[in-house]
Amino acid sequence: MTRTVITYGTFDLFHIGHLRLLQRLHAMGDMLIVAVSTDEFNAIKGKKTTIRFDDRCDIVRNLRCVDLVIPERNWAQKPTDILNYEVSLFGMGSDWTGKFDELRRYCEVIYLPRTEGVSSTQIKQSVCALTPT
Ligand code: C2G
Repeated sequence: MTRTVITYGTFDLFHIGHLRLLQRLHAMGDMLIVAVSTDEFNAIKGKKTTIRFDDRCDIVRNLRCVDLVIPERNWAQKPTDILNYEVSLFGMGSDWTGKFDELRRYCEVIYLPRTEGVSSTQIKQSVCALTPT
């Protein structure tokens, strides 16, 4: 039986922290599904993105370690996605530790250490610092 892994995220200003997470999750199964947050859902999350949804999806879908990209439209879709795609493992970075433990009734849940020293926010701040005022 195919061991399907799923993860969720914004993946704005795609960086090495995102890649390392996706590579590690891909290595834990046969197929990796990535649910990318839509611009509308990011507004609900209170997260302002730089790169629009379609482009964030194109970047993620073209990674060798990603097999399928689906939209993340709300907080509540995870159980349905897990059942629909017969997911064995749900994984997130450690900044989410404990937040999705209720999904253990549907599949394994794992939180992997974040890659330190990089974030979309830091990248934005670095670029702003370079821009002459
Ligand atoms: N991440 C990481 N290391 C970093 C930065 C991010 O491992 N240096 C991980 C996060 O822990 C997350 C994934 O990369 O698992 C995507 O991060 P974001 O794009 O910031 O996603 P987020 O806004 O946290 O959305 O329903 C879940 C949410 O959609 C998650």
